[in-house]
Amino acid sequence: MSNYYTTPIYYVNGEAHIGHAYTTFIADMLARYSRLKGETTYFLTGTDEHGQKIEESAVKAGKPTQQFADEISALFKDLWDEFEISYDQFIRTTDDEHKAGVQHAFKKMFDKGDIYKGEYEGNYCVSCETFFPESQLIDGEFCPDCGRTTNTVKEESYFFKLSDYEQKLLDYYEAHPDFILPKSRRNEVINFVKGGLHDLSVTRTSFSWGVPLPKEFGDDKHVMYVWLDALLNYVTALGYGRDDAKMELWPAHMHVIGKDILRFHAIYWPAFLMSLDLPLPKHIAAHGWWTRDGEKMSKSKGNVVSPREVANAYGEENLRYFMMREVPFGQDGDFSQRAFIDRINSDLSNDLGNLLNRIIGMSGKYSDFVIDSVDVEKYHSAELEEMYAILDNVEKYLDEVQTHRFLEELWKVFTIGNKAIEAHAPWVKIKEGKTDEALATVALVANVLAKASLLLHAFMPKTTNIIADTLGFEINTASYNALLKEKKLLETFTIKKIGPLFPRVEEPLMEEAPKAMMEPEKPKESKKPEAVKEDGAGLITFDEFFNTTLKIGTVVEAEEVPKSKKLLKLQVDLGEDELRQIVAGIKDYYSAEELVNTQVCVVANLKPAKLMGIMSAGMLLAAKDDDGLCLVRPEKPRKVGSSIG
Ligand code: ME8
Repeated sequence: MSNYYTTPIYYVNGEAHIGHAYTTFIADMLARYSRLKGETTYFLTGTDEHGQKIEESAVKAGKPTQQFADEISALFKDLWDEFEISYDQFIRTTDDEHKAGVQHAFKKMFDKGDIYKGEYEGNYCVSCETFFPESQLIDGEFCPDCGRTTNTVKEESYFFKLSDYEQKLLDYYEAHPDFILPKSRRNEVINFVKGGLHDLSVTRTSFSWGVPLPKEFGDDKHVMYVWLDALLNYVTALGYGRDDAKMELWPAHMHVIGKDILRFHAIYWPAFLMSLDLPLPKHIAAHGWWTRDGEKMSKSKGNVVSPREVANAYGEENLRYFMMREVPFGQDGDFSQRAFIDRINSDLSNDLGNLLNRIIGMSGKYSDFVIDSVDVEKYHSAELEEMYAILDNVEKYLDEVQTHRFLEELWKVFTIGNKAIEAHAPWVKIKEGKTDEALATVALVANVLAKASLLLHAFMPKTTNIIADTLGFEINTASYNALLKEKKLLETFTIKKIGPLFPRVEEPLMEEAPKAMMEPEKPKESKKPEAVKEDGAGLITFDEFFNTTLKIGTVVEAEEVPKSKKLLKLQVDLGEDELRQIVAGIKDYYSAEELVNTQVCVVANLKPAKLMGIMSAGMLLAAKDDDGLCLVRPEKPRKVGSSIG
């Protein structure tokens, strides 16, 4: 039995954020877990580098497309390497082997009669690299998936006979109820297919950044549709069409993806595979969407969470734990520093870290860290039974990627350890001369930690290796089998003294999302500006405008906020009894010194909010475009406190 896991291949039009990291953490965890169990495992990740979107991003960046793709692909790879993501292969769709595999598949589908040439007239969304029928567009113009404007395109195209696969797909979903995970997403796919499948345009002539058709077609104005190219990575990585040796790893055990690309994986991909006479993956597991502080992450809002920044501030493994513990698989999740800090302090520092500290302390005091042939079972059979009842039943949650349930259950064993210490009070036993009994309790807890570490290893590899080293054993398949499957106990071992593994976090360690800064939110490209509507919807009244108090102020003092890359703390004279303290994210554009004694426009009736723990009572007006940000100031000096409007 082999387990082949994949992540989506990420587009090289921007750097990785925590959403990408989340998918990668889950796939990495599953692969590590499978390896620990001793199963043949293969883990693929990589980058998706073709298509109009990438071509346009390269033009914007002023770079040749291949160079642009090389650079961003390397950023993904470097990040995963820094995070020690245990991938076996990093595929790039610009690799020659991949391109040859895609051409091979195209030819095979064509020869089978599943691909034919025709003409397409439709509405294309460049961002989603997808055609949509008129009936699905919002307001006859905007993409139903991302809301951006679509373009009308008429071009000669090759089509894949997706409509032929409608019934075969429905039969497959019916026969494999756990093909789509979580199961709650299954109906959405089934309903989509039942709604009728149109044949799929699988080539493009309007741009050239893609895999060309096989030479024998003699049709060099066409390149492959990027999703056909991209999905095939899962088999070209194994040598499909050139050297089938690794194809024995196929079918994949699981494609881990985000819910945004479920349709491609659960409808198009199975149809392509059926056409190629290849078996279908066992599971398509689609997770939910991460937001930051309740808001969609976007470059224009400046609130994208960089995985590296979080890892530097809080630790990469803490981030892995948080993301996989916080959110039920399949549901949307919110990244907030408050929630993250709570998890670190309560789960990691209190529950797990303290337990480890307690036995380090006790073993040092009672036996100079040496546990020698103690009889755990004699004093703790009840606790052992309780512990195995949990450990024996926890793995099933991972079959359906229910990471939060798995971790929630696993954490219950730490409560057993803590309760055992309270109930058996080893410090009393030592005073009574019952050293064996006191050390048996220490050993029980060491075993709780050892067994839990084995199960936690795939989530927090480095941390659990440290715990194992502290308890004098190694995490590997042999210890997994011995301690978990055969239920052996550590009874003779030496504990090492180490410092706290999870220091408590008292305050946010990163800058908050720059909400309070006057960064005008770009209207979503998709939406027509509200104010132009003829019926007046979206316009505001005089009164509504004057609900906002705008005033002229003079900056009296300005200083940098320690540890913050963006924030300056200002004391602004608004003609009131006291100076106003305003924290503004403008350090990239202004130094503290140059602001002193200059005038600014201030939103003066904004609810005060804390930024990096510092109270801010107001906001500066500023304007931002591609060239940067500048403050909005009065044309001539005005009295402080003058109202604007
Ligand atoms: O779709 N929350 O690439 P992509 C959670 N190249 N996950 C997120 C996320 C968020 N806010 N943002 C991104 C593509 N993701 C195609 C895939 S596969 C054959 C081709 C994650 O760079 C999530 O896994 O847009 C999502 O499916 C993936 O990034 C999309 O990455």
